[in-house]
Amino acid sequence: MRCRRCGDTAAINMRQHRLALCTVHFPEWFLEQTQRIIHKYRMFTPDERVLVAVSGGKDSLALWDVLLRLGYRADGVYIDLGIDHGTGYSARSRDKAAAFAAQHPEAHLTIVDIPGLYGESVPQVAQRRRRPHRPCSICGLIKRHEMNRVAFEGGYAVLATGHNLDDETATLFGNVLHWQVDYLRHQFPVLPADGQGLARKVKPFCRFYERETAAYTLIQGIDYIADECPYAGGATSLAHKATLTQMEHDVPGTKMHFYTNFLKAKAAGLFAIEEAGSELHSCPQCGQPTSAAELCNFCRLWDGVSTD
Ligand code: Q46
Ligand code: ZN
Ligand code: ZN
Repeated sequence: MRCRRCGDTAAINMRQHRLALCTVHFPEWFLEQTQRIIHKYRMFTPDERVLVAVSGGKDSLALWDVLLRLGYRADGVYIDLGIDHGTGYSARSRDKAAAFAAQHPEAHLTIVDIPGLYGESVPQVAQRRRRPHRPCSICGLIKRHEMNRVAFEGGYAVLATGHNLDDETATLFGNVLHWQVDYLRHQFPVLPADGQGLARKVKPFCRFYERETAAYTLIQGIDYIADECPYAGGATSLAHKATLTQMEHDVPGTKMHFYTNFLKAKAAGLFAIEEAGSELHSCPQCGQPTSAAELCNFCRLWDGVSTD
């Protein structure tokens, strides 16, 4: 297989694009495509400061790398959840994020130490809330809250995550199977700020297959944590990913069409967001918008926990 641009040996063949590229021209294409998506969905401009949610994994570090190479003012935030589970997961992923930041003095990495700040790690909160084996909803709540807080306090215009096409299609598949209309309404490459303290959220890698982001990190020599979080991959989401991967194998481009046609249907008005009621108010403790009666769900998590 030869590179379409120079005729050298290709490093990757993307069947769904009918495009093979070498180690020089694949990263070039990858940057062009990211820029195209940022532009197409009006994610952010070169003047705006971007906060990248960095997990230490390949997608988020690749995203940070690409945004810096494209000349954006991109900083990172790493949330240390205090997950050990015999694997040292948080400590090792934090090291990867910090090592990447150390190589890029033009960018700043904010590290949020959850156990240090709030007195408990995510597994400890989950244990106390009697969900020791399923901490993900609590973890998601904590991550969203803290990323928003750092974005707001740091004056960032936008929060960027490294979700790729495989992530987006697995989520879409699950949401469609269960007709989670509310989730479908909010699944999009860009979600506007709400004007009450929630940052704009963007997913510049939403059109890349996971193997493309993996190839990019490999070619650029980006060191990342290959292990997933020990709590990752509930049986259902793994089953959804496996089903989609089988379909993609049978018909290349299935995932891409599933996702892009969903976006087109949304643009045509499917699942249009209803006029938002203004039932949100500011949490009296942290100030973030919430629909809860008093304290927001995040602040209620820590009731009774002392950090002294
Ligand atoms: S970090 Fe947190 Fe994920 Fe681990 S505990 Fe679940 S939500 S799986 S992306
Ligand atoms: Zn080439
Ligand atoms: Zn709160």
